[in-house]
Amino acid sequence: MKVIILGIDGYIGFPLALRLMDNGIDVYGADNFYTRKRVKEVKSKSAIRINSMDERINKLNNKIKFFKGDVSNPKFVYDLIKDIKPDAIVHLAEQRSAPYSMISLKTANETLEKNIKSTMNIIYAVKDLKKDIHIVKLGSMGEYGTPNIDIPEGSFNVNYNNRSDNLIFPRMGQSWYHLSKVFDTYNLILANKIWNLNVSDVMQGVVYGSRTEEINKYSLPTRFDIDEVYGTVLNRFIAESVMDDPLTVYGEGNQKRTFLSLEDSIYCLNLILNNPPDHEYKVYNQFDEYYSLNYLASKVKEYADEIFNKNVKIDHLKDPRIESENHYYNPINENLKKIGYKRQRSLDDEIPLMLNDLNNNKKRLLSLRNAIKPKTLWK
Ligand code: USQ
Repeated sequence: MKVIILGIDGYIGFPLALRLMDNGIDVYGADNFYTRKRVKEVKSKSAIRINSMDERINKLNNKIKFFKGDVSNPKFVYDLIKDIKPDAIVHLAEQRSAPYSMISLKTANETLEKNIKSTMNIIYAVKDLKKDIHIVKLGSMGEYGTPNIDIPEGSFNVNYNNRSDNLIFPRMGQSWYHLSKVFDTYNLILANKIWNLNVSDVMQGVVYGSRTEEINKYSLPTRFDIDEVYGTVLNRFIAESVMDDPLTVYGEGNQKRTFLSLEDSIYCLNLILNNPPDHEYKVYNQFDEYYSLNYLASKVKEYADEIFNKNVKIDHLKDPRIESENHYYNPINENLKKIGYKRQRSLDDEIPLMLNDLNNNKKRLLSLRNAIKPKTLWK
């Protein structure tokens, strides 16, 4: 099998490339190093040192073929797909930060334009060049928002005025970033309807962790962001506890979100690649569990206090985002289980590992302290 990973330099892209390579798949990757550049702009960097793409590929004996380019450029995408004619494309090459999308009109437009364009470029190249390519697209559980009813996988049965239909479940993303993914969803549904493209749309929860089997095997780490723009909540709590800073819970902390470990994310993407849809548009709600932010903070405190003999403080900051701080939450994730998903790594497995990894990088971490405090406000 030949797979192109768009966004191969990222947190998920690189460990996915290692896994697929080890599974005997021909891996091709593209990236424009957008995340490295943007993280530098907020005066941060990966808390764990990562190698350059050249170093990574050298260490892997050139088993992965890399192409530098921007997926929002239609010619780049068309030429890449034309040259390689892959069996599958995993699209991870979108602007991935909700806070970044909320900084200004410029960053909102940049997020919407780049993200929507990149998915459209893939859709058109695939329909023109090789319609049976499996498009695996990274969406977000945040597309759904926090409705006061259960969240199904993509669509649900509705009865209204004595008639019924199976309709796309309402999407109520709470940032321009999440809404860019909502547009992608609609665009992929239409592409499937018109041209029967094979689409797996992956609604992924928040990913945490610093390791996978292959990161250990090759000693090639993936990036680990902890700044207020690109760092996600659990990875940030780990960093804060190692720096002896209070954990930054936004608002009351009763917000619930879905989570999965990096190892589980890679495992799920591999399962999805091995189960291509038959000219369908298929949705996977990709997560292991859902937790409240207060629960996560208490878990990090529990382990950091025990392992390093600390007394970690938990702060409740005024929420910089506009989001419900107390809400019902019950998302369903049956489709991955149907193709064989079982949890690989739990919160209790990963928190101690992350604490140790960041503690080994404490000096580097302390140099990033100014990037931690939330500055990006929704309004
Ligand atoms: N939060 C805190 N403290 C922090 C950082 C965040 O309490 O220091 C809170 C936020 O207010 C929010 C929750 O934690 O309620 C999650 O925030 P996050 O920054 O970890 O995640 P989010 O902005 O939702 O986005 C991340 C990824 C995105 C992915 C998404 C999956 O950046 O690419 O799509 O997680 S999901 O959350 O399911 O939409």
